[in-house]
Amino acid sequence: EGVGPQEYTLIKMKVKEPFPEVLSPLAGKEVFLAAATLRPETMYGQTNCWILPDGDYGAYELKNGDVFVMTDRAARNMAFQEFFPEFGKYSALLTVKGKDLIGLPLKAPNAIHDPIYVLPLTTVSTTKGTGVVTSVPSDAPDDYRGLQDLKEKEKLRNDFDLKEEWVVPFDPVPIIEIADLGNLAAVKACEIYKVKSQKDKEGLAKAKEEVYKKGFYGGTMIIGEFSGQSVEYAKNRIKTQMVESGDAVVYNE
Ligand code: A2H
Repeated sequence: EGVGPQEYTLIKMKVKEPFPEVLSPLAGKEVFLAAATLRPETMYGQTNCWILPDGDYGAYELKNGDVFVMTDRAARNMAFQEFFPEFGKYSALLTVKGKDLIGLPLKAPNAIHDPIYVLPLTTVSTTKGTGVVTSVPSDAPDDYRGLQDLKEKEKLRNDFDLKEEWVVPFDPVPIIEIADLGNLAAVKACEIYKVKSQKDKEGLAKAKEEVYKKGFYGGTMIIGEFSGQSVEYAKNRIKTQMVESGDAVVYNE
């Protein structure tokens, strides 16, 4: 954990209707899985959404009528950032386990793939961000390895009752070009360090270091309005656009 507040962009991943039984009390409302990211410029490459299967989540109605699905901890923080009608107050319309959300189809802003699905990842933390993570396997080694595990390991898919169609068709999308690593940097870095499982903490740490080190100054957008511009240039502009269009909100913790 860093020192001082961390700002995240919360990406509003819209739950498509009809809702499943567990969410049926929310029928007629605009319901979003709220995914915390530090990389709003990568949203073109979303292939799925991660939740912690054993995690506890709630659905919270904001003062603008949107319903956000996230951890209680995130809702409490948001209550002190003027998202709810009364400062410091919030309550859940309903609570669910992460497992209950698996397989929900989502419309994710800026994503090429539509719909994308909620899938399980055991390394999601419920004490960081919202406990909901959007997956960009082109540029995040954790996301790439999580998705590959589900593609390659039938037993894992069966353990969580996943349908192949939620997983198999979703290829990483080239969105950023990085010198030496190409346009699927996370895939390349996982190859270089022979990362074969989401449990390989050491390998993933090396892959992430490689991608971030080379990507920080050297990344160029190859998709969207800022194609041809540096990632550094595009990041805040895309964040601002997403907030202004209502596809994202800024959240601190
Ligand atoms: B980032 P930091 Cl393309 N549990 O978004 C596990 N991981 C979480 C999380 C949680 N509860 N909440 C957020 N995250 C992930 C995109 C991305 C991210 C890319 C590349 C790097 C990257 C797509 N996933 O993060 O510990 C989210 O993944 C590099 C650090 O607060 C979020 O941004 O620094 C990042 O970790 C926040 O991690």
